Amino acid sequence: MESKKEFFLECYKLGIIKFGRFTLKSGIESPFYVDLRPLASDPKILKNLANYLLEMLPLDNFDLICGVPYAALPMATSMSLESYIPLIIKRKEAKEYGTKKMIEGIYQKGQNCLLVEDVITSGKSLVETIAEVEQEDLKVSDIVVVLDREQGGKQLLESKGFNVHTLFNISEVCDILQETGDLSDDEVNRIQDFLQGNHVQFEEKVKSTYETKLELLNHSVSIKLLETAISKKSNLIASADVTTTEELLALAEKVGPHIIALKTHIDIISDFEYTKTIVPLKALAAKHQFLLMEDRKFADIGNTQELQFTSGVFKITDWADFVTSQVIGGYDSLNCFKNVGVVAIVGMSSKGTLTSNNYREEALKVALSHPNVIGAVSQNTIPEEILLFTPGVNLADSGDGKGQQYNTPEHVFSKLHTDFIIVGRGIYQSENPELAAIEYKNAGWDAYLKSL
Ligand code: S5P
Repeated sequence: MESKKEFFLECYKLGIIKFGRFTLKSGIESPFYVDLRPLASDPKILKNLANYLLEMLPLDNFDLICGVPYAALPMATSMSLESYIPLIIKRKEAKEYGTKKMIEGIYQKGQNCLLVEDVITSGKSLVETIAEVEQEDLKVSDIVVVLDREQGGKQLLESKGFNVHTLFNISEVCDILQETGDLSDDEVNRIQDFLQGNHVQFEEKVKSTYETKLELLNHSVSIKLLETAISKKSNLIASADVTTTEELLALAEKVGPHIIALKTHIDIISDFEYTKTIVPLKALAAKHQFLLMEDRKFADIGNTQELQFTSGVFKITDWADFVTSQVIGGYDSLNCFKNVGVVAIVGMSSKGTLTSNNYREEALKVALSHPNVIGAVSQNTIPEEILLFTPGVNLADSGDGKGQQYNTPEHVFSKLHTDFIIVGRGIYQSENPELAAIEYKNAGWDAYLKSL
């Protein structure tokens, strides 16, 4: 192979680095702009690049290769072809339907995966990719990067214990181009000045503890939920989707000690009678220290919701600590829930739900601004000012054949930064609901601790 310098100049001819004034995604003005995607369009260069990258690496250490999407995907593919190390593919977003897998390809737990990145700046996308690869129980020890912009990303990853191998860095690139006359001394100085002052740091999003949230939030129901979570070491809400009073009370008695709230669909109880159903249920809630969450999912104008909340046979207002409500009726439709907390339905877990990005954004605006709202049900992260409740959690299944889509507690805590998990059939349909509740409680608590 030719020298590394000659190789760089060949790459440079493809237009991978431009000098001038460029506004970056972060809003910073940069004197250079790097885009390595053209390299993939020259097969000879791509193949050579793969070999240069492979040469730097302790290849025996790796079972798999994975590129950070998208620019590094062809690089990782060529490296795999040249080295016979199997390739896996990381998705940018989880599949909407089916398995929600983030990684495609064949791999086994515990395998060591080499990560390939085209350009490293702050290291943000690598940190995120590493977390996602590790989520699949794969190990990452080494990262190989084509070009280091020398803005702090390499140091950040090294401080986290990763070996970062870089083929080129911007200083040596400038040297080469100054030597060939492609860059003037002035331009080189300008770039050096820029690099001195532009170590970019990104905020790694961290999840707040229940204790921190307790200081942050002030609705009485939020406080009660958080205090219960802390004292029971539980973030589990059991969904009691059973259809008789007897089953409901039996389940509440069994799972009560392990949950922070029992979620009801009170209108599915076929023998509902306030005195026979609610009175003993409230007694159990007091005995085992859990709250009652009525999952009514109100979805009407304010006046009708008020009647549904206060009247009829269920008289939800008399016994529920908090209720779920759609926000489709708008801000004012939530005014009637004065004596309870409201959990706004922002995003649903079912396949084909109409809660699109756009809808969720608007729904969140209502939820965040309304004083009765304590939280949201969603399958996405939400701001810290309200609590996140996540249904669609199951340790055994990935769906129910009726559109429900499940995640594990681990996933919803690490990825969505949820506060509370809601588990229905995973508990009440289990042979031993009490043991299942303990299992979900422990899995939820471990996942919470791990996500901090
Ligand atoms: O998006 C949602 C919102 C809710 S509240 N997806 C849901 O599954 N739920 C509720 O959570 C649903 O109505 C049911 O009561 C529970 C999930 O039950 P599972 O048996 O699928 O765990």
